[in-house]
Amino acid sequence: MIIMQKSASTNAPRAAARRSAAFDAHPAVVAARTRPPSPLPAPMSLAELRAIAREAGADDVAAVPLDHPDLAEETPHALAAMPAARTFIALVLSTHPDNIRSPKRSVANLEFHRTGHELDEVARRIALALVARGHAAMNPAMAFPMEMSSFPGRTWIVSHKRVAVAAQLGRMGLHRNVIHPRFGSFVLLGTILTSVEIAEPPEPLTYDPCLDCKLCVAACPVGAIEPDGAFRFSACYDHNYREFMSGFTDLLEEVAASGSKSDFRDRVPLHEAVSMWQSLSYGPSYKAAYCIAVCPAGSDVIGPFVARRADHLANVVRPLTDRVETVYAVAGSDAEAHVKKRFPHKRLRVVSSSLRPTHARAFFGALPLTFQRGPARGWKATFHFVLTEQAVEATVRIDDGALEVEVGVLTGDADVTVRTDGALWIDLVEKRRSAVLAVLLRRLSIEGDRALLDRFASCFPR
Ligand code: B12
Ligand code: SF4
Repeated sequence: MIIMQKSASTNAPRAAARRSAAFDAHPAVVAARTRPPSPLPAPMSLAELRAIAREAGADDVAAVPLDHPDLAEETPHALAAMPAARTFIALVLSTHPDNIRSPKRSVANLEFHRTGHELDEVARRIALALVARGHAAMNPAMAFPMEMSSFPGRTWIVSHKRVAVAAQLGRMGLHRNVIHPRFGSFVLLGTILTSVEIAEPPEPLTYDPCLDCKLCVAACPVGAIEPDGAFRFSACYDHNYREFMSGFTDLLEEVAASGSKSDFRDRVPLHEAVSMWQSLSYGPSYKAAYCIAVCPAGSDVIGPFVARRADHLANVVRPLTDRVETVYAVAGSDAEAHVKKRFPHKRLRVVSSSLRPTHARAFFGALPLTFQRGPARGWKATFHFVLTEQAVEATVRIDDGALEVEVGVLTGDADVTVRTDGALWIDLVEKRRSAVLAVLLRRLSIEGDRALLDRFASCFPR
């Protein structure tokens, strides 16, 4: 053994010299060394970037440096995707409003998919044009594919909305989509990460294109947009995204749980099964997007709304709100209450929550996304969680419809303190194990008013 090591170390310099000589003689290395060194790429003017983007097919473009203060949360994600990135280039492609507005939602879905694919192509063309000028550039997807290994956490590489707003291409509307001053809500957004610096800062957008008309609030079948601008993430995700990630896994679970063919048919109506087939074959179908469809903002769009508001309501808003359709909501959620109250003519279908944390830390991250204001109104309490093994401490405060989550600290006086191990807590939340048994086995301890824990659960229905 010792002899072999000695002989290997004696031969090592000779082997390295051979490898170096072979590298120097390699035809590609010889050719690269004979080419004159390329000059360091210079910063680009906004005018040149605009010309490249127009040529590639973009409807609007702007740029912001990676260290823009409003994008501090985005920068590490961008650098993880491309360490050489220095600039975000924000892109806009407009969609065709009449398609997005149609009560025939297959038409709207085709428009979203076609424009989305086109946007990815445009972004790639711009990235390649930048590379041809000596810069590094990459284009993350406008939507999918995403980094699904991070699901149910953040799966997207860059938040196009944040970049577009920082680049002054639009402002966040009441419906939490970016409204472009010209195309309004009828846009999809893209971002290119690049090493090139753009000489000029973005030109400021001097007004908010959102009219605060609240048509998006009125049109959303699950009440995902609150009049005060709060966005009920789970309402939108459970209904609009029924045929995306979680709805698909629900379908698989229904298959596994079905005792027979007829049992499966009872669980999953035929129209849902074929609709899922269509989503898998032709791209996932959104169930609504009515907030975008009814939005009258944007100088290209607003004319008819200003001239005859009643026509807009009759021709665009009412056909969507009157639509008889299946609406998906979790039992006990604000969305369920909303459908029953506002849209009794729609078919309510109760589903389980789409956001299922797999780790204690993710549980606390998901709380703001699944929080229901309705059951949280009229009472207040502070909860302390001490979850061992996955080592998470957290304080959760519910106060008359408002939620505050602090991860990593126990603050204030707790009305209830829960102690258990993280993996067991996830199993209890998912109802895979019995809380009574866990208490008896001393694996779960609850100090304080246990009834408050039931109230806590009602704010995050599953
Ligand atoms: C996550 C996501 C969603 C989520 C959350 C929507 C939202 N309001 O942010 C869901 C699944 C509900 C969704 C729905 C839709 N989306 Co979407 N979505 C995204 C995605 C991947 C990231 C959004 C983002 O930046 N979030 C972070 C911050 C900036 O957003 P926020 O509004 O402040 O945060 C809210 C939520 O995101 C959520 N949240 C915050 N942090 C986290 C972390 C995690 C892990 C999760 C799960 C959620 C979450 O909580 C906040 C308040 O509710 C982008 C694509 C991309 N790569 O950027 C498209 C994007 C935002 N979606 C888009 C569209 C078109 C839609 C739909 C219209 C789809 C449709 N055809 O029906 C609906 C509209 C719903 C609505 N009113 O917002 C467009 C918007 C274009 C525009 N004009 O702004 C984008 C930019 C795609 C694109 N390339 O154009 N979407
Ligand atoms: S529908 Fe009205 S309130 Fe909603 S985002 Fe558009 S302009 Fe703003």
